[in-house]
Amino acid sequence: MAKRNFVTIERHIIEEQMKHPEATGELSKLLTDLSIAAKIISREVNKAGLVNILGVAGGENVHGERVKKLDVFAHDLLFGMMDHGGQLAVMASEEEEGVMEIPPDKRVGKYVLLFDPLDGSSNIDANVSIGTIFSIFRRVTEGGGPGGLEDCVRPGVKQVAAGYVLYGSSTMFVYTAGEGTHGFTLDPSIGEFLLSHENIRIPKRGNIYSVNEGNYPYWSDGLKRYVENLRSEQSPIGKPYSARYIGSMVADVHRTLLYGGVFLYPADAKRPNGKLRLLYEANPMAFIVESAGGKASDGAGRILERTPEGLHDRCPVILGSADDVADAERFLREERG
Ligand code: P6P
Repeated sequence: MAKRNFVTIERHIIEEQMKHPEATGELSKLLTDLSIAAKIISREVNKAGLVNILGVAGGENVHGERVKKLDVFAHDLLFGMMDHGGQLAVMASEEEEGVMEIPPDKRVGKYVLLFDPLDGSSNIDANVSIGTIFSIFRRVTEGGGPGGLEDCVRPGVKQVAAGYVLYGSSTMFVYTAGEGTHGFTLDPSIGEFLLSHENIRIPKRGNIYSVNEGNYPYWSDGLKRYVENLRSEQSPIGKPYSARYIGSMVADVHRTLLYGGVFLYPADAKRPNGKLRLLYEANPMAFIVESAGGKASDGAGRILERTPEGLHDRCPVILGSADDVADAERFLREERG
């Protein structure tokens, strides 16, 4: 397909919607509102370096205004942008213990939004890329009232859309609604996300592995053997893979999506379910990676088929190029015997 110029995210979302005559436009409005929230968060994140001049987070700025921590700002902004559109029945956030009901004076819709408002925010002071991650379900509870926990605690295969925003050297919005994974780059001069990565396809095999090797002493023997193989001339490509680890999930997953290879935050002796959250980190990233032709495993099976128990469940994550993830599963399976 010839490269299309100046396709805004709004146009792309509508074009995708038009492929489904039964669509009401509510999901399109939801995704569009998320892209607006992303622009506002991007502006604040890009000012973060100036906070110390303008006023420290948690303190007051030169105008005497309270300066929120960026992750609290992103959380509050997302809720405030999304609570009145009429598309949502309930929301949930990494920053809130329980679900967040739609205010009684706002219209309730048929969708459910879960998000990690600013993942990797501990990296902000080092100017490392960070991100917002979101996951969208249809509600399962009946009636026009607010949704609840049962609408949120659902297996990833039930997602209708998922995406992330990467606040990096440029700001990118990447989403899937189940028909391909598409990336948009913010052009700050016009304030629009423009289609830059249409129908991303992750390479079947890569040459990069991404994991926090500081956890090596706690890894299972199978995982140690897997990573040692990648670091050897017996690796699947006949030479050692390159090691890349940013420590910010959205950045590490984005690189894996574009370049291939494997990203791991596996189970270990300290964390039997890994560190990353199932509902608003692992599931959306798994949907995105699978929609791009990759694979996303908890070490034993598809992340998307994992049955959650609670809103903040953790989940081991091994995702990326299909052949690389299959190799990791095989090493872990052989270990289990
Ligand atoms: P570690 C950031 O704190 C985060 O939640 C993810 O974005 C990232 O992948 C992971 O934790 C990094 O964790 O233990 O390697 O510092």
